[in-house]
Amino acid sequence: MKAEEKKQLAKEFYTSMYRIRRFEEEVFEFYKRGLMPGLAHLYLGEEAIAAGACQAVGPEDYIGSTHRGHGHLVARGADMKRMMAEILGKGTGYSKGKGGSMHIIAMDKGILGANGIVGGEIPIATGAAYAAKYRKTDQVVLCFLGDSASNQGTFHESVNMAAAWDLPIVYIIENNSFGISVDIHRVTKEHDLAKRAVGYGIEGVTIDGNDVFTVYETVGAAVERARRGEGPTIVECKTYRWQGHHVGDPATYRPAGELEKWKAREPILVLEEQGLLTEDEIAAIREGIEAEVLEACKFAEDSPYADAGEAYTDVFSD
Ligand SMILES: Cc1ncc(C[n+]2csc(CCOP(=O)(O)OP(=O)(O)O)c2C)c(N)n1
Repeated sequence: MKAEEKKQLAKEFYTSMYRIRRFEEEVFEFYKRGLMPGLAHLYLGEEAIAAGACQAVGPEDYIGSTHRGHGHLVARGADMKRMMAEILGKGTGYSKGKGGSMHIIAMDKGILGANGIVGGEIPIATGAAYAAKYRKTDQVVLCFLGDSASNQGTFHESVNMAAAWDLPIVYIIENNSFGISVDIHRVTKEHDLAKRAVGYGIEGVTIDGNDVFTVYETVGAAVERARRGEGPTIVECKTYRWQGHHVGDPATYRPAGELEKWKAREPILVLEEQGLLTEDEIAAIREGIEAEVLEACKFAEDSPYADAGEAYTDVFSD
């Protein structure tokens, strides 16, 4: 990659990761102020995965997201005002305030939906990949999932099918070490989850999920393979979540020193240390994002709650 291109990408990555970071910090603040109905699962510490992976696809491609989905949406350029409004249960939110954090859908950005059902997005995303192949649209799907979700039956069934039919999809496992309070190592014998790919006859790779360039390049190669009709790939990104499972979880189960160890090589710092951006450039990016995020917060706080008469609109079940 040429130096100029690398620098431009570094700017994009920094912007994307810092935007996610600041958005999530403000979500946490709303929770602490008692303004958020329900809970949210923060993406703090995992920013490089969404930022790097979403940069590797085009606007026409699809994203399957999880209960920890804010980062995927922000990286994809979703409207932070409508996201924050949704999280606060406001009528101006993406799902008119009816869904909250775990049910933000932004079809205009190819986001097929966040998902409150662990592993629920995997068959949905695989179905979208099947549709793309069937219609010959040349689209690729990125399917994000957690390490624990990779132990769900939906993962096995979907990956097996995608492999057999060479579907254009990349399964991105965000291995943040925990499923709620349970260390993944207690419930999974093989710690490199991408090795499962061998059993499906596809490619699998385990990478440093805190290095945004590594994520971008690895996912990019998998996307190209998928677009060439060569089928799915499993990309496992090793990372660590900074907060508890959700905003109300103090994470007392965390081994002493573990968080500090991971924070010493957190995604934004890892990018800063590559020296591609000057201090002034970083400061300018941060300043712009600060304004955007605070504007989103103000919009959400000032917005009205959904009208009670809306309760039965957009309801699809009988
Ligand atoms: C089918 C299903 N089972 C259990 C739950 C409860 N639950 C919510 S999040 C979670 C852990 C998910 O862990 P992981 O997939 O690793 O994602 P992470 O939260 O670490 O990002 C569980 C068990 C659920 N929402 N859906």
